[in-house]
Amino acid sequence: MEINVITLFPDFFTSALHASLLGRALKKQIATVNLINPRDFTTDKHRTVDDVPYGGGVGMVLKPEPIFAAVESVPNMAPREVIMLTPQGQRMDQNLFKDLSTNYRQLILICGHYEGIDERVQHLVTREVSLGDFVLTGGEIPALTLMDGVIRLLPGTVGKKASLEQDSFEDGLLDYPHYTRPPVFRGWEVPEVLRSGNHGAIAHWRHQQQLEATRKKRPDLLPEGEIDHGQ
Ligand code: 4G0
Repeated sequence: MEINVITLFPDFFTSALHASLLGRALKKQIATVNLINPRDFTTDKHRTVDDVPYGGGVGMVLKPEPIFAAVESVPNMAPREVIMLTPQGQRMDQNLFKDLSTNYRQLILICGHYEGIDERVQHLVTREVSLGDFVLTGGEIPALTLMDGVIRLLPGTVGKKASLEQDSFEDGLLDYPHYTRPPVFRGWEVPEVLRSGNHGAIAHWRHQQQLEATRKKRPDLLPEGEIDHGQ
């Protein structure tokens, strides 16, 4: 998959993209990321990317020309999606990551800034996506979040396919508790069942723990039929 990020702050991405699992995936060419700065597509002496809003008001608005030029500098590789990160977008979730990772060859992520982007940029956009119901200084953190979520689903990024299947959310439930050695730490014991070697009992215990954690912390994730109001 090819991911192109349109951003006034390309440096923001460099260390995150080199670290950890993401860095390894890019090195293995599971995905390629191009950072594209609209400022490089300006034609005036001051390399202007923003201007005052028509109709007045505070703050600046990103001009359409540098963003169109940046997006149009990317050779089209269908199927592709042009995604703008804004607070008005569809909330990102695991289903979106799965859709993007399986159905597209190319993504273009447009990171907005300031008070907003000229509305005519919408003519480039096929989807608006949001990280959540809050406002940030720019779309860079939402874009990085989306890239992390999508790239880790591409074949070869995460070691075992099984490890993805075990993900929290893969079955719509929260994760079960994990333990490693030592068997007793500061008096807190690893649950006996996990050391029993009884794989059936372990699978049952983990599923019960998932249901219990989901009921307690995120009951909204449970389908109506599975809501157990407990005691
Ligand atoms: C475009 C995304 C970009 C418009 C971007 C702000 C939060 C998110 C930006 C605006 C962002 C998110 C209209 C405020 C940049 N903040 N929740 N800031 N407006 O995903």
